[in-house]
Amino acid sequence: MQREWLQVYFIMGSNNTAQDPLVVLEEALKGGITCFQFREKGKDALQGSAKKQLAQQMQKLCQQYRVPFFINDDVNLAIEMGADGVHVGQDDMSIARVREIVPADCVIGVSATNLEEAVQAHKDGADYIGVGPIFGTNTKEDAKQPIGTDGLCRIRKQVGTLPIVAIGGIKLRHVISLRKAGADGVSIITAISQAEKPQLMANTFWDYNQYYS
Ligand code: TZP
Ligand code: MG
Repeated sequence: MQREWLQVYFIMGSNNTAQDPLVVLEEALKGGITCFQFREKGKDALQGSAKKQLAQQMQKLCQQYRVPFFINDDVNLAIEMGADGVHVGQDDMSIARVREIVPADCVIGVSATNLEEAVQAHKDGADYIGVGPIFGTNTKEDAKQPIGTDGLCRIRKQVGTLPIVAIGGIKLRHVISLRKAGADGVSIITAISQAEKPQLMANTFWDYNQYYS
């Protein structure tokens, strides 16, 4: 994988927006997101064929804009669809097992909520880690305590050059300090999915990252 994919890493499921998620995704793609993760979970989440249909429509859009398409949790769906990557949490399938069943070029991302989990994911061979929540978030019901920019800094010091994307409550104003603290990029749900102008918001996230790169 390319580290640059993590710069503006947009995540969304159908319940993260009051609009048509395909419209929001296309705006975000036009604005310059560098990666997209389909994360369909929580209240009113789509299931079965409805979930798969939305995933396929989103993947098609990402392909049009040449942006990598990742799937959260659902490793089997990721394999079936030929997703560019899969992202798993601490309670999901183990990295070793995921590695066994996905194609060799499928990126594996893992969530880490603290230093121990980050070091373990690095040892287990994750391609990148999603570190957080950095700040408070209302998006994830079972989110752990925010670790702040300091927590991110401590993790960066222990995992060498492993690609890191920061997540949780991230707004535009946080981008520079998170990049300085060692993140290769930022993962965002609400700040883009519920923006009045998702394209403009995505584009501004992109600009802030360029300033740093
Ligand atoms: N994992 C840790 S925090 C979080 C996830 C999926 C939610 C991030 O969403 P938001 O809206 O950008 O705070
Ligand atoms: Mg998960």
